[in-house]
Amino acid sequence: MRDRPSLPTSPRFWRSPLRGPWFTSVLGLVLLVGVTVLFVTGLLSYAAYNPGLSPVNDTTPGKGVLGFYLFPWPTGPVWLYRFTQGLHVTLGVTLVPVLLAKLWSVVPRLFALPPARSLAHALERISLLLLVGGGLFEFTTGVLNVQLEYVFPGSFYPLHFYGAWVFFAAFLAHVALKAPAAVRTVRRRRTGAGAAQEQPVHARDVREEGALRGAAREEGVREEGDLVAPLPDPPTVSRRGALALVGGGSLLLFLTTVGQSLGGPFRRTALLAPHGGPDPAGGPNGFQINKTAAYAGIDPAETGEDAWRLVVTGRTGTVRLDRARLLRMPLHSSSLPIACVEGWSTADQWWRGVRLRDLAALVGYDGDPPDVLVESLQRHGAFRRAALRANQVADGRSLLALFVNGEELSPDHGHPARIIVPAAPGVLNTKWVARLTFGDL
Ligand SMILES: Nc1nc2c(c(=O)[nH]1)N[C@H]1C(S)=C(S)[C@@H](COP(=O)(O)O)O[C@H]1N2
Ligand SMILES: [Mo]
Repeated sequence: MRDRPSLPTSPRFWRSPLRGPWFTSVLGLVLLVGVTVLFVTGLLSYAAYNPGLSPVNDTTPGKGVLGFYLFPWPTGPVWLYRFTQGLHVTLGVTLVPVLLAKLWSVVPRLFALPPARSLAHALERISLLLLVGGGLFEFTTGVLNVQLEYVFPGSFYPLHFYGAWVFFAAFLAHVALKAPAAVRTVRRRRTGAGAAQEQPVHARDVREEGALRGAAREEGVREEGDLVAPLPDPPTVSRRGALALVGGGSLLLFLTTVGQSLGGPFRRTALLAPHGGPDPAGGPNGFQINKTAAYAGIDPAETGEDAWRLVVTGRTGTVRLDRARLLRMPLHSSSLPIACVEGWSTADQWWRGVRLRDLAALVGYDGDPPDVLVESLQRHGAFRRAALRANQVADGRSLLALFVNGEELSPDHGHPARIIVPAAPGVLNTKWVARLTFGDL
């Protein structure tokens, strides 16, 4: 038995024969693509909330220049947010094993001495702190939000949003420094592999990494080769096997998550999705529920025919409509999904109700409707009101829905009336609507 040095600052402390530039590079290149897609879809999700429209929607006050890219979210194709946010959440969950394996593969570097060899090296190590900290933070807050739902009341959005910028800035710096070498490492391995392919993989690994390390030392560069254990334990699995293990873990997470964003039988496979799994009940109203009427504190006495009035305000004043009056307006149908920020979505449901633009016309907006502030009967909670943009009001598919799939809305889906807007995040589809205020916000 060789003695294990007691301090992790010694390279000889680290014994896994799996660590090396190839293993780290492959994982790094997967993350290069994956994290970029996560960042872009995350920014899109943020834009889809209309945060620039109204303080009601803006959960990140003071975002300043970080909001530079905001744009009016379109209303088509109707599955747009279903797709971008399904991709964001599914990919994020799928990449967890890759992230963990990548961090494991470079953990000896965390302890490397001296802490900094030069100013440039010191800066690089600081950027690594932001990279690792930011990455762990983004994945943790994201997974917790999806799994536990609003564990960060009101503060998940700013945390995840600002965290994303810190993480991605450090990520870009890291990519600029490391990606060329990672690509070279993977290429060299692929082209040089030919005949060696037949040999046991770990034997080739060890030989090749040894050569790389030797070369690196000759050049006086410690960097890449330092990942290779100088005193490796005997391998119990090849590097390829280890990668397959990571990939298998990712595949398993993918298969148990993606169903929540797909329709039909796939929904049954969404074992990891607390809200987007199999339909909660059968029947026309039997699709996912985000929050029940009881949870939102909706008093049934306020939603009955006699009590409930829709208050609509606009250029020409305020009108109060009871349900009978709404039912005498032209009713329209739209097939639209609900797509939550948590990644789950429903197949298209068949909604029926009054067009938002017809309601705008009642209070003086003929032709070109403005933005609208929607308020719910719900008294507490971040989602009791939301602002919709003029393009969303103008779309003929945007409804104040009274029916779904041929039946009255159930209490949990927003009875007596709810908003449904094409391509928008679920949070904009306010339930138990009490008041609409049209006007430029
Ligand atoms: N008043 C109110 N409306 C709301 C919410 C809420 O909490 N309160 N949740 C929103 C969110 S986050 C989603 S995803 C959808 C879900 O609609 P569903 O429960 O009918 O599927 O409702 C939206 N409308
Ligand atoms: Mo949601």
